[in-house]
Amino acid sequence: MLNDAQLTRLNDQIALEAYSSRLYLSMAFWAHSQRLPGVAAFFTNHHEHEEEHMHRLMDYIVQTGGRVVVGGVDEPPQEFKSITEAFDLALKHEQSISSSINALVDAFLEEKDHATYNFLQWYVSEQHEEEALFQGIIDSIELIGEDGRGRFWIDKEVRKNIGASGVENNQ
Ligand code: OFO
Repeated sequence: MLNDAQLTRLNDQIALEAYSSRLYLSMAFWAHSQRLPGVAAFFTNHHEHEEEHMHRLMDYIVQTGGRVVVGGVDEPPQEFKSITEAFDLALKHEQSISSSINALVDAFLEEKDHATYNFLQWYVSEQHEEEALFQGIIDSIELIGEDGRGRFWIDKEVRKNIGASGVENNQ
């Protein structure tokens, strides 16, 4: 059973996952507005992943008999100067999520809540994969170059990363 402070921490993480979901949804519709269907499909898929991250936490809280808080979500940015800017922002965002997951893991380990510590290990691996995925895409964008026809090839390249784990891509 989770105490109130522990529940607050996990509910705060739910709020972050909800924001991640909206951020990638916003990026997807920005990409549609730029006629970049591959980038749009990638971010739509990533938005769905974030919903899954959020629900996984919700399910865990319910299993422990705790109360899930469904809060509001801040509006994410709507416009991006370039594909590079969107992916740079996505990577920075994932790095900040990794920090918050690490802080959660530290807290539950310190409290000797091994069940929650163990549950959170899935997020540790997931963050590692997501950072590698976004970094790999940023590297490809840099290699292709975003000018002229580059946007066409980048769009195709990004689509190939749908459902990929950054870890296998970077080996
Ligand atoms: Fe992008 O991993 Fe959840 O937030």
